[in-house]
Amino acid sequence: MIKGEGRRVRIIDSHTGGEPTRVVVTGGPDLGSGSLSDRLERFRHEHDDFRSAVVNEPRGSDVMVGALLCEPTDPKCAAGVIFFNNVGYLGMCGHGTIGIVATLAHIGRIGLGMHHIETPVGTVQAQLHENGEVTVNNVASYRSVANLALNVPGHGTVHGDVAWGGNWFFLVHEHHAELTLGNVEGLTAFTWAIRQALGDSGITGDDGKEIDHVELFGPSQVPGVDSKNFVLCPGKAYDRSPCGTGTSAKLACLYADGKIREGQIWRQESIVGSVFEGSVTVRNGKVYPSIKGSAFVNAEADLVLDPRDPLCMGIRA
Ligand code: PYC
Repeated sequence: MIKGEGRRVRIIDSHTGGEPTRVVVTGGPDLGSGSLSDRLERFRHEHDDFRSAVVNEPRGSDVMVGALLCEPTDPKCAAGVIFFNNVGYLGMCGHGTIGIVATLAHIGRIGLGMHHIETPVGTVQAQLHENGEVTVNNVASYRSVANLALNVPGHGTVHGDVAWGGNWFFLVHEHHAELTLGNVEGLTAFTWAIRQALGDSGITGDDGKEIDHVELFGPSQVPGVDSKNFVLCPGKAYDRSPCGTGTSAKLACLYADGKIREGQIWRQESIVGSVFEGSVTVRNGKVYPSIKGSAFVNAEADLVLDPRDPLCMGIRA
């Protein structure tokens, strides 16, 4: 290729507990003005090929989560962000917000302390600590259905909670699956069957939206850690981190069951062994989870979108 040809997209990659975040710093589509949820719809309907170009193969992979930096509507926010993945868009993303904060600090756009970040589902706060850890104060989270009995073809009846943590989750505590990396194929097949059964049974979040994340829980073998999880994301990849929005949904369920108090620390391990620390505060009867974790920047690059490349905009199913 002749140097200089093709559109350039400046990206910074990081991982949060093993789960990657690819932040688009410049070169993204012009989504105009309006709320972040309006701009997300414009992204979805007019620029979905850009999503696929950034996160899908051959530049990305199924596990990659993208984050488009946007001008916030509220000037008190350090940034606005729209998260996306291999199949679509996310309302909020906990590991991704930790990745955004590490990235903004890496390029000198923010320093230590508290920052506001605007997302399509509301503004979240994120605190960058001196040791590089980040605490995300998430949107209000809640359980909409407790202990739902779901018939999962090939697996029998599975009981779980439906809860919101910035995305919709089905949380399963009782199952026979072994939560180990060696069993990822089995865990993916089981959780995908649950996801399909939810869809086939017409079970949604209480806003009518699809429940597109499924979480399995089990005991952790690590001293001081309360639980281990496996989280299936919308595009059938599993979350390498303990999942910020998934841990938020879990904390909302624990609080509703009286299993944690306000301020009590809950340590959630992921399937790869990374850990988030979570707790809740309650304001005006609503439960607000906080999630603490670390992200590490591991690449800075320009993506080149060469119009002569037949797979320039990524491989899409
Ligand atoms: O950390 O909230 C999260 C998340 C959602 C999907 C992947 N990670």
